[in-house]
Amino acid sequence: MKQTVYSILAVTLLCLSGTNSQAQNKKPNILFIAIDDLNDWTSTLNGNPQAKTPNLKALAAKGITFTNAHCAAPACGPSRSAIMSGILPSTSGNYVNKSSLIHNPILNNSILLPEFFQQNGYYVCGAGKLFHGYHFNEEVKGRGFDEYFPSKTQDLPSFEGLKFNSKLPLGGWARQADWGPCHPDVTLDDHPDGITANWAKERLLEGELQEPFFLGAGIFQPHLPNYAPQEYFDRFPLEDIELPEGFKEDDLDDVPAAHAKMAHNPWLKRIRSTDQWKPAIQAYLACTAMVDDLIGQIVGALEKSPYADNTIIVLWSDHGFQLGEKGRWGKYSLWERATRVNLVWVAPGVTTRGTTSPRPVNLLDIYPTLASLTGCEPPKGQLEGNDLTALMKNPEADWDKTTLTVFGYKNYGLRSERYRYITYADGTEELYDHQSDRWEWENLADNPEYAEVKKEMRQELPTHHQPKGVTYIPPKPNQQKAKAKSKK
Ligand SMILES: [Ca+2]
Ligand SMILES: [Ca+2]
Repeated sequence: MKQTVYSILAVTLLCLSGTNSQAQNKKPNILFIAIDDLNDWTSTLNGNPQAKTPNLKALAAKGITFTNAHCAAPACGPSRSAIMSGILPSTSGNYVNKSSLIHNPILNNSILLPEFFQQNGYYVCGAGKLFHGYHFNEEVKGRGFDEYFPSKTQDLPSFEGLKFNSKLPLGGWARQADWGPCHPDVTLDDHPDGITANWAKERLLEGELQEPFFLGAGIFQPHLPNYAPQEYFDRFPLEDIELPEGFKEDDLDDVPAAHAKMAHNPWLKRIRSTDQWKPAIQAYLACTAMVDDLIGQIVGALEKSPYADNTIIVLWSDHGFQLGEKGRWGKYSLWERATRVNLVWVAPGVTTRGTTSPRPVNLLDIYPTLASLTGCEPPKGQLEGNDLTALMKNPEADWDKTTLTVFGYKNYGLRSERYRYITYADGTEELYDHQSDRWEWENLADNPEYAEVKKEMRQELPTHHQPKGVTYIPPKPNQQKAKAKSKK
């Protein structure tokens, strides 16, 4: 009898210890939320008090926000290629939006983030804009994904059939230069981003996902054209809209001419001449508020799901956006408003609720950090970013790193905790001190007092810019102008 009790006890203990080690070995799931063109006007980054993002703030309260996070490139395509491969644009040669990822030999031979998790036994699924379109076509068919919505040959739910009240504020001058409320019949559930979010919510709430899983949801707004249901426009009455605090009429007077060659952008001029500046800001704010609601819905679904306690959340925006600052309406520049991004992490057992880190980090760091958090061995010799787990555990930990944004051949923007250094292909420079100049109004590059700062920052730049086997021909400025003209 005694023996039987002991055997039962032993078996029970064995089972318990088995369950324990199983729980310990259980890899965490990943909820990967991408937002397109969302700049630092969000309430978590305090870029502009007009933006309302309570759900993003609530998410930040659950984990850590990196307040000095920047993109690897200030354009959708190269930024996302860098995130998904862990490789800098200056290493891969993938500098511009139209370069296809698989036609770049370096990126094509890399293990992309979804493939990495698939190879490590994860079920990999996603919806919406995670790559820049070209990953979901007949040729690539969503390489690395077990499941994609709407399909492996289409990443964004169709805009077709949505009756937008499209007035083309700039008279059809450029396809994307449009904003305004959707037709009154269109609800959030009909909006492409609502459809993407609903797919993610359903997959989480069904509770039937094979674990561990990687689930990606890519939200397209507030990328232009800025369409959202009327209720979101109502939250930002036009008469209350303020022009950006960071705008200064003569701001470009001390900036080298090279910036214009790199990022020629006449949109703000057009917007101002047609008296559309405030309506355009209103639309960006409306779409940001809509995106914020969707973030709340997706995170809320995770919390109600069986996966809540064992899922890492990472939310990122692919680059920033200038709403008039430095005379520009757009991305495609190396200034703070275009490079600074939202980067929020919730990692159970690693991050502490409601923390922020001011250390300079990059979207390139997502891949190595996810590998580290999940205990998966990263691909050898591929990743150029940093593992952020030390900062997650101690947001003020020593960190001797700077962070780099690449835009086109030999144009670099480098951010330390205090300074931004920019150098263009022709060798001209800018330097800003964020301790005293958050809007980057005063270019200190020619001030001899900062020679040492510049020298140190220059040493952090890539030394090769023309990858082997990759041909990159920088577009000539007059070709770009001709292209812009033909679109008018
Ligand atoms: Ca983008
Ligand atoms: Ca200036």
